[in-house]
Amino acid sequence: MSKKEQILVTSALPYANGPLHIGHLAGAYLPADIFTRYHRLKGSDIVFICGSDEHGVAITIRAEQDGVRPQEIIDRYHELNKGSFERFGMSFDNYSRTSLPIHHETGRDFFLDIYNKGILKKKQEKQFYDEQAGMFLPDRYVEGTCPKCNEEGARGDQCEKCGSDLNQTDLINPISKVSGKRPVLRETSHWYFPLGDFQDKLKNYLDQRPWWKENVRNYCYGWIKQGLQDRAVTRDLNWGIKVPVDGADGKVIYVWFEAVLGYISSTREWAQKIGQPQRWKDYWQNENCKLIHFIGKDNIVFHAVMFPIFLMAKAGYTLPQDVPANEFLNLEGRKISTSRNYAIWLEDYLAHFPPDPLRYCLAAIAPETKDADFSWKDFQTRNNSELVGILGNFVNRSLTFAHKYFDGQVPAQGRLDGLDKKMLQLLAKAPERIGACIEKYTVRQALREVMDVAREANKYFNDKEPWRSVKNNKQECGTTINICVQVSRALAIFMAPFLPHSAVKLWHLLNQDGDIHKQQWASAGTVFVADGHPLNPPEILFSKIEDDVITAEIDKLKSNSSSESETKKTIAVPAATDKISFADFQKVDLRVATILQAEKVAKTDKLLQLQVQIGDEKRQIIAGMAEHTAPEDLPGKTVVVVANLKPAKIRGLESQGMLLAAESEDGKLSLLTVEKEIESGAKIR
Ligand code: B3M
Ligand code: ZN
Repeated sequence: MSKKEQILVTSALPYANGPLHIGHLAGAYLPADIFTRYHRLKGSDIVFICGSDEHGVAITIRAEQDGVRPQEIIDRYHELNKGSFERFGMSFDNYSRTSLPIHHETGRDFFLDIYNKGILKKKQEKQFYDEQAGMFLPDRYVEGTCPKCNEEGARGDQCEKCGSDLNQTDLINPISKVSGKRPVLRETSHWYFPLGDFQDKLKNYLDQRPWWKENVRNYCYGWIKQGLQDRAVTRDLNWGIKVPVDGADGKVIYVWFEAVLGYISSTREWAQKIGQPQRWKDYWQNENCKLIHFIGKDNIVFHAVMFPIFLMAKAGYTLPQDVPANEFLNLEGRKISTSRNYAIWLEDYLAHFPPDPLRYCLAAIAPETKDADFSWKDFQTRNNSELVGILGNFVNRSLTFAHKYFDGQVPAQGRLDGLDKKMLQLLAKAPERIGACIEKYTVRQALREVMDVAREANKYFNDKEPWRSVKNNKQECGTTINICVQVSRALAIFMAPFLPHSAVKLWHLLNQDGDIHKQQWASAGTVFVADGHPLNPPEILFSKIEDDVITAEIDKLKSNSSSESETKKTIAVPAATDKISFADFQKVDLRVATILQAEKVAKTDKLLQLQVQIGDEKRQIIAGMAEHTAPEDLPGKTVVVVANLKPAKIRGLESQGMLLAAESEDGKLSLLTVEKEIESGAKIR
């Protein structure tokens, strides 16, 4: 028997410093789960590995924010995320955590081996030191202006805006995130890995993998073109894996050097759990094993440049066969931001919806070659029009027919006509077509192929008109429904990698033996349910999602992120250069006003023409609010105006005052008002 194809699949280890959101799922997790579930159905010898990344400043900063120890943070979020993944249907063979001894042991062994080979170089260097906090500042503890794109708030290791990898000492106006003070530069020593010494080996390695996604290849060759630099693999931190050599007090192994080794330690733990402690070597020390890392694009350098080099330096380890990095997922047209609570959190989603509709939507829009956008309306449409309207509808009417007219049994398959043969031929080709897409990591296309089978099946059902043949040619009707049952069985297998929970339900409706997730992929469309086989009573596979449910989610997203921005994220008020006197302030005549009328100014996008009442006066004010509020919502509103501004002409219209509005960080304007009912004209003090 030909040796089974051995594959080890990993998904990026999520930091155990916060909950999971849909952006995580779309990038490194769902595509990996679909790929793995498919390969299990293909009979591959495949292991799916993940776990929590529990070291590094991402953890310690969260602990400081919450005023607790790092251990409390990782315990909280390791359990939360592990449970969320399970409920979402992630089928890891092992979900470990890098705080475990087995990982510390793996990290230490790797570091020592490379250290003892004399590969690492110890260097004195200047690093930012926070005199008030009495600590050196690792990457994310320093923020400043990005030297490449001038974005403020760039982190010491990476600029989120332009994606540049930075050295903290490059930052303009650096500020310590611990004390808020400007840090000083102090001498410290760290061990460096000379990535440049492996540059030619890495280039050969990449040249031998022409099948890699273009975005990944271009990124890696870009790094090589710039010349690989020495990279510090230790940090001045007391949270992480202690550096196991003399003279390294207060230092830990750099989180990115050891986190990727978390894939190995998680596999070792898996091997122990299944009672075959050496089994991990079948994957990690076997050049025939395909090692595939599913990640988001921000992790490419660590998985496609640094990790292969570390493995080459260690020697005797399998090198990654592929690193199919995905782009990012945006939400309602904006970047997902955990700091601004602008995200759809997986736990929150699962509290309101079943997992499969989200799996379906995220697979359908997967950011495989460019950033993608999730919207609640699109989610509802895909659920209602595709899952309910196409897939669920076909299965339900087929099985309902079998129950209503054939005693709930699979009717005999009689003579086949052209339509019958065409449907069965399409079915027989489908496993290959869908499988080929999954094997190229194009889950979007793969899912389209699955849904095309369901579309063709609906067309077959309509063309065959069983509602007519049941009256005048029962045997022909029986053949039609028999074929519909065969299609349903095949669809259960095709669905399994994408919609694992619904596939189980459909397998039950078809009254099939065994675990759907242990079936043969190739049997879909070639193995048939026997004539006369009893079916279970039909049930709805997918439920419609109503408009009000989606509206509630959209409103929740808006209020969460705005309330978060108000409470947690205030805009730093630039230190006023010239203070004003109270007398100066009193010159501004602020009044309460009531809006009487509002309409858009013709041929402009931003301007509204308002008629307002200020005491016994009526005034016209032209306000740049049209992009932030609908004119029809304004009449009757109480607002605050500057009443003693000199009149001005705006687009030919006289404006006799100014409305006051607050501008949020993302440029949205919201009108100032007063908390209690008060007459217009009242003075603001
Ligand atoms: N913990 C996740 C991130 O960068 C990081 C991945 C580690 S994979 C070894 O968001
Ligand atoms: Zn930048």
